[in-house]
Amino acid sequence: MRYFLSLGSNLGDRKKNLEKAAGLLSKVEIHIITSSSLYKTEPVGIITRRWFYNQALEVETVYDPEELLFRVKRIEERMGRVRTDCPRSRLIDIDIILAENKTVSTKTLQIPHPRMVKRNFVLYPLSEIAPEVKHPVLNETIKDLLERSTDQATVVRL
Ligand code: PH2
Ligand code: MG
Ligand code: MG
Repeated sequence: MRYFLSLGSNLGDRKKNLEKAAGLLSKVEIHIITSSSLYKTEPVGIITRRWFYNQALEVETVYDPEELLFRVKRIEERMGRVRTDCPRSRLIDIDIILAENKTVSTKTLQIPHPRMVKRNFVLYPLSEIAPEVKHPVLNETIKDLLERSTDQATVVRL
């Protein structure tokens, strides 16, 4: 099954953290098909001065969405991420954005990611690798969603 993931880091060596996460994904049979460039992005909804590095990945794996979530959480933990209730700076964050035309809505997982359309730091990297892919609920392409985005936050391609 094909998925699009969004990766983010704003602690330590951000580029290395993204590379390490990609390596760990490959190790557990989450195969990377396409990687976007890295983007330096203004923090959104989180109190920190340090900008994030964000990246989008297209991956192929046999895992269903719940299994994939379990795997990516394990990678986040292995990389030293501490979970808290309030959003804060993080070494690595791996979010599942899209799962083909599937929608998932459980207590622990929502696909498409509910905030993807409001976040330039997700839409810019994603539109680089998947401009014509359609949001399965809104039925609009990523390119169009980015054009219509009302997010004012700055995103710089590195
Ligand atoms: N992730 C968040 C909250 N805010 N801002 C940027 N720029 N990049 C992120 O990855 C990010 C964020 C929660 O996961
Ligand atoms: Mg996130
Ligand atoms: Mg997350």
